[in-house]
Amino acid sequence: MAEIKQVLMPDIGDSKDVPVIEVMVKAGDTVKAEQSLLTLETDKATMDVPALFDGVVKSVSVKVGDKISEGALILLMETSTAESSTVVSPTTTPAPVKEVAATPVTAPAATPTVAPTGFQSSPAGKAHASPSIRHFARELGVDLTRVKGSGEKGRITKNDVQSFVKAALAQPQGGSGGGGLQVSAMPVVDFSRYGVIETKPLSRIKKLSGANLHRNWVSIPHITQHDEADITEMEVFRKELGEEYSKQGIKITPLAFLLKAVVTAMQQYPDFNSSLDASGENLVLKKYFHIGVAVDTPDGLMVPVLRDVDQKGIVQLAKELGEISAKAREKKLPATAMQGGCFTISSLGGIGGTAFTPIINAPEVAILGVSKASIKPVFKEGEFVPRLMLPLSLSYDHRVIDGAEAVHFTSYLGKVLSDVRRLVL
Ligand code: CAO
Repeated sequence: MAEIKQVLMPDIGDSKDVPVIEVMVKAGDTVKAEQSLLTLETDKATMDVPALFDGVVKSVSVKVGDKISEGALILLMETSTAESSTVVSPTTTPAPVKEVAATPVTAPAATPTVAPTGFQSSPAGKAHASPSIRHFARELGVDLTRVKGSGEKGRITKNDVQSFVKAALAQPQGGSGGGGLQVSAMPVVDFSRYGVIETKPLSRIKKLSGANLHRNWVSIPHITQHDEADITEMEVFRKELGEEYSKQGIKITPLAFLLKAVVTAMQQYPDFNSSLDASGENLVLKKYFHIGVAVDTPDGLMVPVLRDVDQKGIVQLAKELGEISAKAREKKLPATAMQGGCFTISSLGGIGGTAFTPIINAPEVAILGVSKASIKPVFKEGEFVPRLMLPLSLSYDHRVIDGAEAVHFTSYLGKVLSDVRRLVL
């Protein structure tokens, strides 16, 4: 049979007029035994007052800011079974009403007064939060010292913890294995205080690639190895080829040679054609050679993938390169054209620069940045000679590749580029 019970403030020691700092239930709520009903704050600690039994809250008689003492009515609860309780106090409600001190569940129900130790209390320490909120935060793995409290005197409420978790989930997460980073929030600056501003939304591509770049940058231990390749002879050959094929509308840039040379180096150093598996304990070595090329489009960076580069010649690669970069700029690339890459080349050589730090395109383990070739004096056979030097910047995942292996790779690449006959070996 349903009955209405009064839940009263129990004896919590010598504390009188104890402030109510949080009320966790409202009329109509179904509560379970042990669930916290409200939080009190004494000079020394915050204490949760838990329910003794299952039931439905009919009305709540206290609010945040009230000061209550032993015996004060906290709320009325309807229970479906006759719970063991204390004094019954008749009310005008049709159901019989029992008076129950909100004692901790660990105490016998028939004992309405208990020592404060029976409450779920917590020292009023650094993070200002009630035990129920601490418990809630613990369940979610939230470090309360990082949560800003919006309650009275900076107290952390359930809402604050929920908002913290939502904000954390909205952040891009740490890469394979996740984990997240304990970083402080970016400062929010009102730039208009310092001068005229205009707000321009990021393009969809920038938003998508930005999240991936951020994840890769923070979750992969990057090292960038810089080197130079002597492409003097390669350039002579490229120009000859360029003249020959320009009539067919094929533009032969250094990138076509780089694609081929990178694959040759990957064949020599197979770890560069691998990915870490989901466990992070094995390398997946690939026997195919699909190479991504970063293409600058008006809407942001795209990385279409050239397939089976090992099986194609320079002219074919130059032709495909022209086609995919045109398609990328015209937004005509299907998503599949950007999948399955083993390694990426990011060439800024057509624009300028001497070196940069490309971000690895996970799950690949390395990326080659290419800057603008320039003529430099190189000491050869007892004299300085002018040579066309191509700057290379190889970023690699240090979990997979060691520094020595990276220098072997760039040295080998340099060797192949300085004598492109090696591409056919
Ligand atoms: N050194 C000197 N000159 C170079 C060069 C280099 N490393 N690379 C290209 N060039 C020359 C080309 O030969 C060409 O010269 P001509 O017009 O006289 O023949 C000129 O620069 C322009 O080349 P290109 O940029 O049209 O062609 P590409 O094959 O080098 O590059 C592509 C194609 C799609 C990669 C390029 O257009 C592009 O988008 N690059 C930007 C990539 C990027 O943004 N990366 C950054 C990623 S990190 O944010």
